[in-house]
Amino acid sequence: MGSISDISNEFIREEIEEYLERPEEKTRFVDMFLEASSKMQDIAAALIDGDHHTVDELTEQALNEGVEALEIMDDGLILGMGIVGIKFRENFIFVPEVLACARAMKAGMSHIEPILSDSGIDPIGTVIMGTVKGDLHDIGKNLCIMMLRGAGFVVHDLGVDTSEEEFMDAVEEFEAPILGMSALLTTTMPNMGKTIDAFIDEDLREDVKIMVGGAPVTQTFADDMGADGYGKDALECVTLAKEFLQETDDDW
Ligand code: B12
Repeated sequence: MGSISDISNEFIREEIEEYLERPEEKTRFVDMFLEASSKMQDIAAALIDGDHHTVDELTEQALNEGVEALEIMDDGLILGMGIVGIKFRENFIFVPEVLACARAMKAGMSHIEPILSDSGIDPIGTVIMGTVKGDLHDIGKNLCIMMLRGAGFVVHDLGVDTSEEEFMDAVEEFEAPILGMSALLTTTMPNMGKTIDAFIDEDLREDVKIMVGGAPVTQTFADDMGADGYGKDALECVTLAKEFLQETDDDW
C-alpha cells in the first residue's frame, strides 16, 4: 500500500482516515487516490462534500485543460462516490447528504455526457435501458447509457422504477435486440429475474439479449436468473452490447 500522506488533497486524506474503518477498503482507496491526479482528487473531494457548484466548475476546467472525459468519470466522479457509498453504509451520512452528492455527480456528468455520447458514427444498434421496479438509483445506468451512445448505439432510456410491462413494451416498440437492466438494491435485484420470466411467459425471450448490472449484482446472480450477460461497469456494458450485436448478426 502507498502512503496516505502522499495523497495531495487534504480533505481526501481526512475522509479516508476518519471514515474508512476496514483495512482492506482503506488500502484500496489509498491506492486508487494515489493513482488519481490532484485535479481528479479535487473533483472527488467536492463530490464527497456534496458541492455541486465546485464539481461543475472543476469538471469543466479539467476538460478545457485537456483531461480525458473517461479519466474524470473514473478517477474523479466514481472514485468520490465510492467514499460516499461507504459513509452511507456505515451510517456516517444519510439520504439528504447522499442526494447532495448525487446532485454533484450529475453536475459533473452533464459536462462529460456530450463528449462520451458523441460517437460521430452511424448507429450500430438499439438498446433499451432502465432501472428495475422499486429502484430509484440511476447514476450508474446513466453512465452506461453515455458510454453506449458514445459507442454508436441508439439507447432508449426508460428511467427508474421500470415495470416488466414497460421493458417488454419498449423492446417491442423499438424492435430492440438488446435490453439492459440496472438494480442497486438487494430487494429490487429479483425484479430483474421477474422481468426475464415475463419475457419468457410472453414468448419474447428469444427476440432479445438481456444484460444486467448494478453494484450488488454478480455473474452468478445473472446466470441464475437466466440473463445473457453481466457487466461490472459501463465499459463492460458496452463490450457486452457489442458482443450481443455480433451474435444477433451471426444468427441472420
Ligand atoms: C447515490 C445513492 C443513492 C441516491 C440515488 C441517486 C440517484 N439518482 O441515483 C439516493 C439518495 C436517492 C439513494 C436512495 C436509497 N438508497 Co442508495 N445508494 C447510493 C450510493 C451511495 C451510490 C450509488 C451510485 O450511484 N454509485 C455510482 C455508480 C457509478 O455505480 P453503480 O450504480 O454501481 O453503476 C456502475 C456499475 O454497477 C455498472 N452498472 C450499473 N447498472 C448497469 C446496468 C448494466 C446492464 C450493466 C452491464 C452495468 C451496470 O456500471 C455503472 C458504471 O460503472 C450506493 C452505494 C454503493 N456502494 O453503490 C447506495 C446504496 C445502493 N443505497 C442503498 C440504500 C439502502 C438506499 C435506500 C433504501 C435508503 C433509504 N433508507 O431510503 C434508498 C432507496 C431508494 C430507492 N427506492 O431506490 C444501499 C443498498 C443496500 C442493499 N443491500 O440493497 C447502498 C448500497 C448503500 C449502503 N447502505 O451501503 N441512494
